[in-house]
Amino acid sequence: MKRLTLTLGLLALAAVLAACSGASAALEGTTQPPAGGTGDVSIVAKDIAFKTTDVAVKAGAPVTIDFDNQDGAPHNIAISDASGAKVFKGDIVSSSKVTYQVPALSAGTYTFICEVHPVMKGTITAQ
Ligand SMILES: [Cu+2]
Repeated sequence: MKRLTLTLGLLALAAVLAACSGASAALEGTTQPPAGGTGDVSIVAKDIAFKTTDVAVKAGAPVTIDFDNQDGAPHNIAISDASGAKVFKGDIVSSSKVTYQVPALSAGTYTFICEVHPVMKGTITAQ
């Protein structure tokens, strides 16, 4: 039983290490400029505002958003379509970077906000 516990502990450790290396790979991706038309974008939040407020993504394909919250205040990104229906809600984070996996958007204009501070707004155009 003790041996089993140790084995499970090692497996858990391995899983954590694997998760960490995956996270650092994602962070390295944020240093690259957004690739035009491929759908991957970076959005920075600082001083209770989005530093990027106009984002263009490719319609019909999942979008990866690298979100860099440089504030100690909690922020996230929630995306609504033109009718106001929420199509994506990202986890709320403070002083950290996360990568959001947004499901494919059909062509159109979307609004994104921080749900904690709804005055933080931007526009996403899927085309
Ligand atoms: Cu916020």
